[in-house]
This record gives sequence, structure tokens and C-alpha cells, in this order.
Amino acid sequence: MRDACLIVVDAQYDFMPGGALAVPNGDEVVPVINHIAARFENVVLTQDWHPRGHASFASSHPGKKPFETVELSYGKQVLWPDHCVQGTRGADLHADLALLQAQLVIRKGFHRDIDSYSGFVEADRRTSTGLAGYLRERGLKKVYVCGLATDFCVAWTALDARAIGLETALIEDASRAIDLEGSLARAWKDLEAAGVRRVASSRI
Ligand code: VGL
Ligand code: ZN
Repeated sequence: MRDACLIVVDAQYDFMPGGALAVPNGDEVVPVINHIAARFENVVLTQDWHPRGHASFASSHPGKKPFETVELSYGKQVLWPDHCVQGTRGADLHADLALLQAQLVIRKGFHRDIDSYSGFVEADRRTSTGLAGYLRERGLKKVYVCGLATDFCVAWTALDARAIGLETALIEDASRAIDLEGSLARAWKDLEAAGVRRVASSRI
């Protein structure tokens, strides 16, 4: 596909079984992503890339535990176990990803005080990653989003793609969810309301 881009979100060891923030069956997305990637000339990856002591880590908030929430300057933040710390193996992209044609890796969440689920705009909803400009300059008007986790980084990336007018699909079986207190159902409701298409990898 010439005018479409595959966006592979956070396919990193810390989100795989055994990782610091393991997504159930997260490793199952890797062969599915490799299979569909063959159809795309344009592939972008995102990489969660936090400094030690990041504001999204429960360990940075005395008395708080993972999966509790806290108010940060930009609003409510879910607190996570330390994960995807810059330079650690957990932050590495899965070695079995076969995406030689991918030309861009967007690192996100590297400002100590701002999280970033989305590959486009950080959680303060102001700081841009540059991905929108990249897609625009490349003439890519259609995106297929997949990876980890469906209900956080994949959903936010797909919603932001729609918000800038891109035709957007989320590849359901090339993604897996954390599903924290109904977050997956909520994400699908928001995605459908925004006009993000829900597709199966077999239809690509
Ligand atoms: C993610 C929680 C924290 C994700 C990243 O990739 O969905 N979730 N950081
Ligand atoms: Zn993170």
C-alpha cells in the first residue's frame, strides 16, 4: 500500500510476558505484525522511552502503588510499575519484529514530568512528537495502528490520528490489551465514536 502507513506501537519487552508491565499474550502480536507488514511500504514504530524516576511510575510517588492514579499538572495519570526505562532491555523492541523497511522510530514519554500514550501528542496534549508532520510530508493519509496495549497507547495513537483527519484503522488481532477496570470497553467506545475502523489482519 503506497499511501498508507503501518504504525506499530510499543512492541517492547516490558510489555511482553515476563516484562515489567506485561500485557497478557502480548508476544502473540509479533508474528501477526510481521505477516501484515509485508503489505506496507511505510512502517513507523513507537517506543515507550522513560527516564528513571518518570512521573508515570508509582515508585516516583511515595505511598502510591502501581495502577492507582494521581493528579499531575495535565490531569489524571495512571501509575505504572517502572517500565521501558531508557537503555534497559525492557525498553528494547522485540528482536523478532521483521520490519526492515521501517524508517522511523518515535520515542515517547522521555520528558520526566509528562507521560505519552499517544505516538502523536504527549499527555499534556500540547507537546508534539513530530509524527503528524512526518506523515503529512510523506503524503500518507491513511494509517493502520497495532501493537501494545490496545486500550492505552494503541487507542490514544489511533484517536490522535483520527483527530488530525487521517483515515484510521486499528488492527484488533495485531494488538493486545491491559484491560484495567473496563479500559478496553471504554477504548473501543471512544474509537468507534471517533470513526476509527476496527479491522482484522486477514482483511489487510
Ligand atoms: C503503555 C502504559 C504505560 C502502552 C505505555 O504502551 O500501552 N501503557 N506506558
Ligand atoms: Zn509508559
